[in-house]
Amino acid sequence: MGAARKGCWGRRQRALLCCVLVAAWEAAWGQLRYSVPEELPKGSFVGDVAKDLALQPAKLRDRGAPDGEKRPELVLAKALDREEAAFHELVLRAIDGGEPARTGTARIRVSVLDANDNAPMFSQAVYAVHVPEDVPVGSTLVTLTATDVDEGINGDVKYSLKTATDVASETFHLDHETGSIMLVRSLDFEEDDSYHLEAQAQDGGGLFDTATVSISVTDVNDNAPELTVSSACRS
Ligand SMILES: [Ca+2]
Ligand SMILES: [Ca+2]
Ligand SMILES: [Ca+2]
Ligand SMILES: [Ca+2]
Repeated sequence: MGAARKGCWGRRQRALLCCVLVAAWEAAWGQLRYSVPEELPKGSFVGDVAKDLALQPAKLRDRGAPDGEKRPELVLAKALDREEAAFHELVLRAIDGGEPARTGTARIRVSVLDANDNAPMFSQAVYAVHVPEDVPVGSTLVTLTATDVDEGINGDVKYSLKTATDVASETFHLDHETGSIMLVRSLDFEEDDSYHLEAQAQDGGGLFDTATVSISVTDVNDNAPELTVSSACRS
């Protein structure tokens, strides 16, 4: 459900959960578990603590909760950020109305579900590499790296070439999974001494980043004496 809101909220400050509870204690020790999508707005309902702890509403009484709040509900005081904290542990204290008053505690564990609220980020805006023209076909020239801090498919990065000339597309192969760029056709400095590609890293939710790849081909002496000699020997 969070994917639809991707990018609508910026990064949040530390998220806090606010628990308003003053209740009669009905022997309801234990642990409650709730799951909340990150980026759910402030004020969103998380859980009906009284119901989930099987407290009896008739015996709940106000022990000083703000604004006369008597219903022990868990609501968000701020949107949660899973990348900051994937879960929160709360300790709920309850007190009964007896004399002397008895108190008890229960633990509430809130798991934060991922939303795709982060785009992949390349480690560099520009990858500049220099390769000699005689580098063997099959060589890996450079490996692009983009990270995405989201979870699962939201953080699953795939690489692709966004713009490249036909010649460049036939000369280089970008591995969609690893980001490595492999040479698939021999280079020739005298024919083409540089290539500029635009690469894209996209996550499973459609967010992406782009980077420029600049490949400079350096000259190797094609007229090296040994080549001239061997050529002469064959002819
Ligand atoms: Ca987040
Ligand atoms: Ca996220
Ligand atoms: Ca993502
Ligand atoms: Ca040359």
